[in-house]
Amino acid sequence: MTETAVPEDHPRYASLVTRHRIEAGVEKGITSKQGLIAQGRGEAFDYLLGERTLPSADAAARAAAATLLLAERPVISVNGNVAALAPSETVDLAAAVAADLEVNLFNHTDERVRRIADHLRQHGADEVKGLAGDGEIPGLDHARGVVDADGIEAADVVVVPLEDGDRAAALDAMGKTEIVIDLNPGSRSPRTADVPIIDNLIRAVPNVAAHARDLADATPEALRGIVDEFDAAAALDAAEAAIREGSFADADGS
Ligand code: PTJ
Repeated sequence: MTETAVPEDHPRYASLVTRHRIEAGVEKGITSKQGLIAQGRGEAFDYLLGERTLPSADAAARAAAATLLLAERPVISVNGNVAALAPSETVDLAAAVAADLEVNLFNHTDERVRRIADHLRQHGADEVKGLAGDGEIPGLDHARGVVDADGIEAADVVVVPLEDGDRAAALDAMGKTEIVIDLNPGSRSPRTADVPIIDNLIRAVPNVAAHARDLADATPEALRGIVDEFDAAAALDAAEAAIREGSFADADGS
């Protein structure tokens, strides 16, 4: 079944469309096969969270937008799953907060970096970093630590949707402010993040962009107030509580 063949009134329409995007990403050589497994893990958590943006995740998205608007050199890291699931939305977020886009892969191959960069350009990106590979994240083996010197290496704020825990910790050790989007509140990456957004990246990326547009005229003081008010530990606790309290019972489990 293609994406367009999924009936829109199917109770699991969004989930099925998402699966097709990941499959298509693998077929196009932009998503790794491990990306399919990551997608399955994400889906399970999304189901447990009720397949909706929790109020705590919305507050995190607003804090992320404020953080990005205050940043001097923000970069959005793009991997094979992000590129397959939300390419236009990711390009749009970069435009809304004047961030660079950098392809940064867990399972790095030059070929996949090129394909993802082309894919983002086809979805409206002007410049995509990640092809130079002339910088590094210290403390990781070479392939996992490759970044651009004028991209992630020089960034003050990095958005890392679906980041691996070791790399999130290594970016933290470099002093980066990290915004992590991940559906698993127990995963190490959101636990390392300054701003963990426990939500599906399909919902979270456009939501951060919408908050950024809403805050476009806010003063730096007002933006700092939003950042200071945000409580990362409370956001993680709220997501865990939603899972424990069984919010998934409200979702249609077909
Ligand atoms: O393209 P690459 O080589 O950079 O590889 C990307 C993946 C995602 C395959 C790689 O980073 C990986 O193996 O990730 P993990 O360790 O499987 O972690 C994936 C995390 O993302 C899990 O905590 C999932 O719950 C979460 N996740 C999966 N899909 C989504 C998600 N979080 C938010 N939105 C999603 N759609």
